[in-house]
Amino acid sequence: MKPMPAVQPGWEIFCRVVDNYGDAGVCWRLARALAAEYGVNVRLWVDDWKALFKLCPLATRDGVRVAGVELRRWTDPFPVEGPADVVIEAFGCNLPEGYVMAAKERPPIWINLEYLSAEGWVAGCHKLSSPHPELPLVKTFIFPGFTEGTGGLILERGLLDRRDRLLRTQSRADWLRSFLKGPLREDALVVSLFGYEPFGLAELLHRWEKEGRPVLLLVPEGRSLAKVEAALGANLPVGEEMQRGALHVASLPFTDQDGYDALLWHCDLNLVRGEDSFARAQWAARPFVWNIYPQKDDAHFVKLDAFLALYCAGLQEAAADALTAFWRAWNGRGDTAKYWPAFARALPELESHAQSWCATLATRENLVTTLWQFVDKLG
Ligand code: TRH
Repeated sequence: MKPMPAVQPGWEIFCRVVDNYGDAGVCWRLARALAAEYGVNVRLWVDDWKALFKLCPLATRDGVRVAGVELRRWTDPFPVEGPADVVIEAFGCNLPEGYVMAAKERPPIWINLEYLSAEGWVAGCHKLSSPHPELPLVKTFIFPGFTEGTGGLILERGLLDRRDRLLRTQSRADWLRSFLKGPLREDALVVSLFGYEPFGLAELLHRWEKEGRPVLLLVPEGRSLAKVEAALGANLPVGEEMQRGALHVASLPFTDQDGYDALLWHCDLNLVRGEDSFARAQWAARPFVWNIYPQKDDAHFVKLDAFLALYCAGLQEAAADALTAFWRAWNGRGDTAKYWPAFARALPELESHAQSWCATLATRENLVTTLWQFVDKLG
């Protein structure tokens, strides 16, 4: 690669929050990684600061710099300040019209960062360009993904070493003791739950109440916590715990992204959702279950099945079947309580599979380098 120029080109990332935290979560993570790893001068525009503030409590005012990133409020009308050299439009969020008009005077490298998918067509569309119908501007589509020929996932430099170091230096028992009030069962299966309103959650909780092996369920505040409370017929304010048979449930405050990573790293099983927590569960190298973002007409099952087909390659048939049945039930097709025993039996195999999956993914190009190299080649 060429040496980095002394003055870095300016980058701008545009993020419109459609729902929840994933849109802002991906953009904030990417912005920080570009700034930290390539010295990129990056400005992040976000329209919903409530979402950003939740992920980054230092986002207290427009223009504040956090972790080398200038955080800006994307307001309407938009305060056009002249386009940067590189513009990332996240998830087809549509750049402000005035900004695009100004960009025609000095066309930037314009990238549309797409949603993550394991579908087969992704590699064929990665890096395709499309000219603007009227203006002398070209937009290139960057697709994150899991296979060669896609843009990869965000993998911050040194992340996996940090994970391993933390797990070497902080035992799970110590970590749990730092926030749990209730008794600690060393033999418990420790599960994190960050989902939407997963189908079959109540059935699964009732099944866990009667399990031979105790289950410790850690639930960050949010949508799934409300579902847990409804299923167990009790209030569980943040920071509180309850015991039901073999099931111990603790509700946790929402942390920053590093804190959420640590939670994933320490758990035996992670129930995740959306796009970013789904990707982070893979870097945690632990068994996980994906509560996919639901779409109209069950269109999300195409994405779910595409990922399952990739992920199950290399698993023994019984483990692949158990994983597939449980994941589909968690997303509304099947009975979670019925499929739990086979899934639980498969956990040791799923644990080593998660490690090799993570190791293989880590050898592929990651999204941060993909973007940097794409721009570097054009520059
Ligand atoms: O919140 P999500 O459901 O987000 C998104 C959006 O809904 C988006 O519109 C949709 O297109 C996309 O999903 C598929 O789930 P996600 O993507 O996992 O994002 C959650 C973010 O919240 C992620 O960056 C991790 C972070 N997080 C914390 O920082 N601390 C926490 O305590 C928890 C629980 C999560």
